[in-house]
Amino acid sequence: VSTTVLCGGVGAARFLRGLIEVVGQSTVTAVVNVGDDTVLHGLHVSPDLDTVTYTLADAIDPERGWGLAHESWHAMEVLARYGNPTWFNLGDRDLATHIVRTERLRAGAPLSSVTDHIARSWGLSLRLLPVTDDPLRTMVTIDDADTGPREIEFQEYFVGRRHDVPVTAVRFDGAEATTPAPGVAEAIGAAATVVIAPSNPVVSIGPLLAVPGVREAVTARRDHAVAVSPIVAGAALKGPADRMLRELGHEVSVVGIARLYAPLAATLVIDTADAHRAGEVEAEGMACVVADTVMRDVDRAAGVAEVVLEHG
Ligand code: FO1
Repeated sequence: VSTTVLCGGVGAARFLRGLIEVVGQSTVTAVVNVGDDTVLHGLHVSPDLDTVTYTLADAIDPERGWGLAHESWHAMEVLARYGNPTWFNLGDRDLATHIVRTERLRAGAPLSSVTDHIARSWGLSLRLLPVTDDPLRTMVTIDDADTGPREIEFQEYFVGRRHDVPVTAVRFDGAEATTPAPGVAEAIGAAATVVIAPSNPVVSIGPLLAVPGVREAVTARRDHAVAVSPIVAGAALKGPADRMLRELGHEVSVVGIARLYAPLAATLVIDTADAHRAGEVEAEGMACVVADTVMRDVDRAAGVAEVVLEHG
């Protein structure tokens, strides 16, 4: 039986790592956000694709949750000497990924085939797909204390500003002109189970659904779609999902998540910490499954994956 997972960064990567413990890689497709992508030093960086690749290859730096383990930063030292921006840290080993991605894109290869080459080079056999091969950039409008409202690229918000500035709007630049990457629509249409991973609903899952055809493809599979709440006891386990949801007017709880996901998935998996709100989740039209969803290690992630597969 096949599983297709809609993914963002760290939370999705951890879930996938557990999923492949349970079902292996050959029946799994990951459809990954590219709205976080950025160009730095002339290199195309795809953070969510790389976080998934490195995590599944057991090559991720466990403390940072992004980039490679056993990293060094010598290139950054020399780039700083040349006056290049150093607010976004690119390790010496990680740079090889961006060099190869950039040279292949420049030679005309689509992002999906470049991603496939990189994943296979790390020994992965699951299908790892960017949601689209076309340009798509998440833009965030922040309420800057000095300059007032202004729109910036996602990484400038997330890393540059350490996401500690209020967000008033999020936009997926270029989305209307994109098409799903080859295999994306089929992977959603044919999967026994479609999973919305525990990623940021606004800036990780949002860009996926903004690609024309993707939201419709997921909705068509609603009865076999399962979402895992990225909010536990009113907070995100990592990143700004809770703040962004609040700033954009959503309830920051499993009920708020159910309101967002009810049209897309028949089932929401929530953490035991939120068990007392299961009835309210069901009142939003989703079946509610209570489980231990904090993926502290691969075994716990495998446990979450088993719960998801039971309800797909
Ligand atoms: N996140 C940071 O907070 N600081 C960084 O310097 C940083 C560098 C970086 C380099 C490569 C990469 O693949 C990810 C990186 N991230 C960094 C994470 C990145 O901001 C992702 O977009 C987030 O993990 C959200 O998906």
